[in-house]
Amino acid sequence: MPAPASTKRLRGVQIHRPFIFGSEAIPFDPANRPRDAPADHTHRWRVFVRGIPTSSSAGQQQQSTDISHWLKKVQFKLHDTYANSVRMIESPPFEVEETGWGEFEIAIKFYFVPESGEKPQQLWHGLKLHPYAGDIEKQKAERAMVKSVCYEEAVFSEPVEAFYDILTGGGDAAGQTRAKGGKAAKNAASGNLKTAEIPARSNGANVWSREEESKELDRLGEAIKKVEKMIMDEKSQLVAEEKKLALLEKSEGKLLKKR
Ligand code: SLL
Repeated sequence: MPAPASTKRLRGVQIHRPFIFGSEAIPFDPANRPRDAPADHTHRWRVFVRGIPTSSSAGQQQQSTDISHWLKKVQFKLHDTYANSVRMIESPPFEVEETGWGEFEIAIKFYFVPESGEKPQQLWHGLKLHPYAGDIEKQKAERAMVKSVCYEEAVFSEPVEAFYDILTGGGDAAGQTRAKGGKAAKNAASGNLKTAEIPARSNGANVWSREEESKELDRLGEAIKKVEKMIMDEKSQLVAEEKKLALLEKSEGKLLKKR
């Protein structure tokens, strides 16, 4: 008996959806500590999972691509020193805001929409409260926000048809339209594409783009060329030094024998 359509897996298909996760922390202003914070707490922080930022101007409220059509809920497991350390966030924004005094690893567990039939996936984020890059003293003096944000991709191998349709809204951004006459084609034709793919270009709010990816590949290519040239130079240097050594051994060796 054939499997029900919604649970049929698409053989050979792999699809990914990008997102960012991380934390933002800001030290308390000693002259204006939040009244509700325990005496030993020093920072306010937030840990989050979001789509790729989309808004371009810096002053604007930051927008991000919708990820809630594939991500149902997110569990953040905080340090045991926190009351109710396991926080389940059932709808966007997928984030937890807290105050505290110390850095620790946060387990972030992703629960996908039920149609996906996918098991939850987990990753870790090291909460950063203290500046760790750039001009550290300046950031401390200014009580600057400490951000630690990573780019990731949720990869779905051989997704079930129903989930594939949810992910793509019918048509896939990479141009692979699965069903010519079906919902896919209709959605693609109506421009109803839920691609959530990496944007082509960067803007003020978003540094993750195909443009940056390609620049990074160029940088890597240049770096490889540079390293290869360095290896070649070292090799010719070695050959030259070995020649010198051979000559020295000839002359000095004779001397040694004479003694
Ligand atoms: C450290 N290993 O020693 C870490 C532990 C714990 C962080 C950090 C406050 C919890 C609370 C808090 O910041 N815990 O009492 O509400 O740095």
